[in-house]
Amino acid sequence: MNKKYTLTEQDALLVTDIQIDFLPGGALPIEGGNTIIPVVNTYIKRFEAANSPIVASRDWHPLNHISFKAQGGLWPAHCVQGTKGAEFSPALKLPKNVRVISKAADPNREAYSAFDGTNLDSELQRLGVKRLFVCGLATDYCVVNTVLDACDLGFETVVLMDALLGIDAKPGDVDRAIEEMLESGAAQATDADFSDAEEALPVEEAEVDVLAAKPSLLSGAKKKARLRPKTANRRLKTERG
Ligand code: VGL
Ligand code: ZN
Repeated sequence: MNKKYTLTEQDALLVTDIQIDFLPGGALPIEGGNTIIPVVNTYIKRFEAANSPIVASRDWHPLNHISFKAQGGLWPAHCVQGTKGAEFSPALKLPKNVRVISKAADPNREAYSAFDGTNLDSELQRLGVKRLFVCGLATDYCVVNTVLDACDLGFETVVLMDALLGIDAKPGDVDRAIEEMLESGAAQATDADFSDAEEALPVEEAEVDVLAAKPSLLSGAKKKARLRPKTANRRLKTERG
């Protein structure tokens, strides 16, 4: 097992556009969109446990947005400001201190990237974020444009491949978007690439106490586990249920 990522406060999670209108039953539904939500929730818990900032973007259009068919655009009306369809999925477990970024609110401009016309860059700078992990919807529109901007802006950018889905209006769009992100310098990862998962789990509190008396028995992994706050372990355990 090769764990690549240990989270710190210089890492942030960006949850892209997991809104009711982009999910089955919504105005611009992405097939199977709900299936990524449990995975996204796992990432949210992991970033919360590491005190890493969590940002959620939302498509936030005025009723007369230029991207809507009635205005000659590509899409049916979706994610209209203040409507039910623009709300985050109720299945998404965003933390109370989530930072919400609203995008594409200008009626006369399409803006797929969460950086386009928002304060996301300055907000991440202010928080001291160096590395940005991106998940959500839709791979071939908002996600790819956000990831390309993040790379250009100098963030080390990691695409969370198990928590993404696209529209694929033209078959191959999603594959091309992924290729483009990787060619632009983004890395790809899945849940198994995070070091704060199972190493932290096996050592029970009592066991740690016994082992602490005989430090020579401690393996590297167990030492690491002992250093982690107990609450972080507990959270990860209940998540596995
Ligand atoms: C998006 C299509 C239309 C997106 C937004 O967030 O990926 N896709 N508007
Ligand atoms: Zn839109």
